[in-house]
Amino acid sequence: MSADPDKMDLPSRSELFDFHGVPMIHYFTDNWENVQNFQARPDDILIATYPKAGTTWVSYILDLLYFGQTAPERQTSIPIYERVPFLESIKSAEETGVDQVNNLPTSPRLIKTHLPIQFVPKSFWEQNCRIVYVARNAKDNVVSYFHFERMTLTQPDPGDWSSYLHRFKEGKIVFGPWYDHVNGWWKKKQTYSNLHYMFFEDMVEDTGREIEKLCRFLGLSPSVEEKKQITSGVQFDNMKKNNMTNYSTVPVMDFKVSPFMRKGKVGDWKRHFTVAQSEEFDEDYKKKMKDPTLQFRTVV
Ligand code: PPS
Repeated sequence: MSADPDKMDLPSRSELFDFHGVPMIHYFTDNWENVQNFQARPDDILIATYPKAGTTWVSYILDLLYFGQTAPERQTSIPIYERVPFLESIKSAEETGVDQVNNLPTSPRLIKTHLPIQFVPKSFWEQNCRIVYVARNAKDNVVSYFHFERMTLTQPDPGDWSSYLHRFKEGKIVFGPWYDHVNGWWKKKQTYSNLHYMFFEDMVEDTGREIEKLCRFLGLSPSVEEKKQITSGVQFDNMKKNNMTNYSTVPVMDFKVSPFMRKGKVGDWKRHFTVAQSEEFDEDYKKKMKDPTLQFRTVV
């Protein structure tokens, strides 16, 4: 422990280790048996993403669609990460993500996960739960993840941008390779019809249209007025101002380093990648992303 009183309470950064072939940190593996044995209910809705692909955005949309009218007080009193608990996380020694989900009073329960497809608890499949997967183009995803690791003091130290980019390509970051994640879930969609696969870029392009599609998938028919309200409430600037959606209540995040609601754009990668980095990335990308049916946009 540090003898410097200013540093005494700083959380320590986690070490990555190999967990069944995927780089992970103990925050997401120490409750593994309970995660794997999690009992899903048929009306549970799982929101699955690779980290930084738009989880919070879609979580907030779903929460508003289900509970915006019936329980408006949630919107001003409960942070989004409590309304939509993170299944595999360990919030504290006393409370895990699994406990949080099990204590949810709502129906349906909205549940967040970053697990790659092979780690998803089997009861979600057995119960034929609806799943919303959000994917984001690799270049913006890695930029967002880099800044997130800089500001989240319990994540592994990201190091400098160019070494982080190298590790991303190698898949040596928490939850493993982006490439395997987006492809694994995409493949699952071919055989599991209760999976709605969305793209961050489509949401930026036309949030209202994507909410319409979500509603069709979920069998919801909100009024025109309600849809208008939701579309406006979930715009980046509104979520950034909203203390219940901007993560400002999380002590291990240092917003002086970078805010959680950082840019919310498609194409911010251009301010980070050099031309050489972009070309090398594209070369490597082509080798890893062989399925022509899965296409991402890096500009909109
Ligand atoms: S986490 O930690 O994995 O749950 O993060 P996640 O919510 O998946 O991703 C955070 C990024 O999503 C952006 N975001 C949005 N962009 C546009 N509009 C809205 N409403 C919105 N809400 C969240 C957020 O800003 C992070 O992306 P970057 O590129 O870092 O800004």
